[in-house]
Amino acid sequence: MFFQRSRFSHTMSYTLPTLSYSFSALEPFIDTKTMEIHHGKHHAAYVTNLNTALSHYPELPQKPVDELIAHLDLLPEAIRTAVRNNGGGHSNHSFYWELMTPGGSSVPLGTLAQELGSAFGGFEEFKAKFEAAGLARFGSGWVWLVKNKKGSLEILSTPNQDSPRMDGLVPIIGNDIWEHAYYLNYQNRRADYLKAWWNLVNWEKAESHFRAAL
Ligand code: MN3
Repeated sequence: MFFQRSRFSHTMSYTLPTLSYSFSALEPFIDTKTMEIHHGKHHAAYVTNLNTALSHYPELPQKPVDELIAHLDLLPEAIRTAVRNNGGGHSNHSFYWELMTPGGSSVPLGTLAQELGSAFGGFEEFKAKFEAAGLARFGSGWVWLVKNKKGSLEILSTPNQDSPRMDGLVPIIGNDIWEHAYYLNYQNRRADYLKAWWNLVNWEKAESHFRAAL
């Protein structure tokens, strides 16, 4: 499907996803006010800015955002950075909301659990390495568990709103380490936020990302 040069083209724009849980559902690990601002202001702004950038090129093919950011080289240079930042922001946040759940399994499941064990030496070892990568990122960004091009699991971090998808990698889990994700509750204690976040990870969702990447 392609964008049409018509007064209806606005109907094909990207939209802010609705959360499957309430803003207060992730308390006490992520507070209600942080969720309201993070979803309703930050994520919403990425969506608006992405639509604005693309509105200048109604002839571009319409793609799911994950696919759009995987092929930034196909975009006009004039909007490539805007799509990288705001398309990345839309993709990353959509992924992040779905990866959290109140009261899910507190440990990985199935094949993913086995693979984490063999790749990192155990779940506790994996968590420690993931937290260390999140702490080591200077400034704003994300920390990820990805499936790399060799088919193995790898921990990495990205700056700003860059996504592993931009490098052809498949995200399995990802945590937002911008200050806007934790500052109201944790201030400068990013390490505490990284530790608390394990209480929220939707391991069933992570397992489904892992299976889809096989
Ligand atoms: Mn964020």
